[in-house]
Amino acid sequence: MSREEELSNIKEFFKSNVIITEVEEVLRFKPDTLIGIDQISADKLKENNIKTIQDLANIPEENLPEIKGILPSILSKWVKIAKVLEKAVGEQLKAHKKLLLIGLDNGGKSSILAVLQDKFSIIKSLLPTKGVKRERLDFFGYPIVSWDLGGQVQYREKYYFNKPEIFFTEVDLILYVIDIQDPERFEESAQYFDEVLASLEELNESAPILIVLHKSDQDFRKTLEWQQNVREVKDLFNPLIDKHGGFNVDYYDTTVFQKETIMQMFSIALKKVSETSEIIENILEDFTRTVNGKATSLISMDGLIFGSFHQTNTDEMLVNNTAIMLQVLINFHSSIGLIREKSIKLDFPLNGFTINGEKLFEYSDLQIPVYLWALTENPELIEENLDYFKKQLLPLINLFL
Ligand SMILES: Nc1nc2c(ncn2[C@@H]2O[C@H](COP(=O)(O)OP(=O)(O)OP(=O)(O)O)[C@@H](O)[C@H]2O)c(=O)[nH]1
Ligand SMILES: [Mg+2]
Repeated sequence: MSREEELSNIKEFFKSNVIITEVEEVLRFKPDTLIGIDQISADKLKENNIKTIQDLANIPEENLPEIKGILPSILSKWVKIAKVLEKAVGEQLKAHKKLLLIGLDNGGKSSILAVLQDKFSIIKSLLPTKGVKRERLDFFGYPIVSWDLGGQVQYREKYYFNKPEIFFTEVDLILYVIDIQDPERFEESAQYFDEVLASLEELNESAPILIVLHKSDQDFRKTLEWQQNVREVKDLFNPLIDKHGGFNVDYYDTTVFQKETIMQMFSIALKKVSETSEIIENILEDFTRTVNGKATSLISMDGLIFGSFHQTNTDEMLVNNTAIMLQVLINFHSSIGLIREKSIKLDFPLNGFTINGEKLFEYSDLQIPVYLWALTENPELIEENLDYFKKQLLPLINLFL
């Protein structure tokens, strides 16, 4: 569904001068943006602490408050409309995956989202997030709604745990962000993590969680202190993961100074959420064997690793890192006007192998090219088998999320 189509479903509820750009923002609008509610009535609602459409929708129909100057039958109608709207918005948002970013203030959550959108220049001027910032992202061409939960103590204590069902339900993926350079706050962060897991448990939510060891800047990552901090975090967090049980949790280190760490972190995270990633990896395994290869990866030009198959971890690292570097080079070539080559080959004659990238297709409305990278001693086998695998992979890519 296009954004226009989505909006057209709900904009009929609103006065014609109301401008809606995001479906998800409408519940925060004042009640008198709705057709049929005038400003005087809205003021009366406000006196009763009903400030938004969401507030209206929260009123139980069987227990309407008495509001002077508004007939109960009228109020009841407004509440019903607000509830219908709430449901419509909910259904539209469900078509998107919900990504939660949680962690203490100053951890780097908003910065991670900025890097993901190539908005490097705003990182310097980011202010602490006030409450929750919801944003719709084209995440490697897939629709995602990110919920960036500001980590300042007033929000942590008063906001999220009072209404956990708003924040912690129907979540598809959770990034729990820790500032790995700030050991003094590891305990506080662990406490928060404990509360988050408890809330999720209570709500029967079991989204995969990635604990992001953020600010693992290149120079710091090489130090003993970094290793020590990582150990400390794991010593604090692993017992909590055990205590709550049933959660799928992993760690990954990132830094805003190397975009690829963030892209790879998201690749890992999205693979956990994907319904087709396992099948993609099975097909890649089949392909690798057919072409007598050592490792194969399917990677989009913007860095999403859909899947990979490899015989050793070194083979995997070799193919993924080479592919990602070469893709940077290819993107540069495109930016100066060269035509994108369908096939790229890097020979290692002394080592007796070749790394070969083949453009398979473009996916999503953004037309992002996807390359199949293989590390093999017999590159000539690739071409004759490519079409067969391409046909199998394309529908899976479209359904990846
Ligand atoms: N050294 C280093 N600093 C970073 C990195 N990422 C973010 N920062 C800095 O950390 C500070 C906090 O970043 P934010 O993204 O605003 O943190 P946040 O988690 O969104 O904070 P709240 O919104 O208060 O919850 C900023 O000064 C960033 O410049 C990183 O990878 N390395
Ligand atoms: Mg923030």
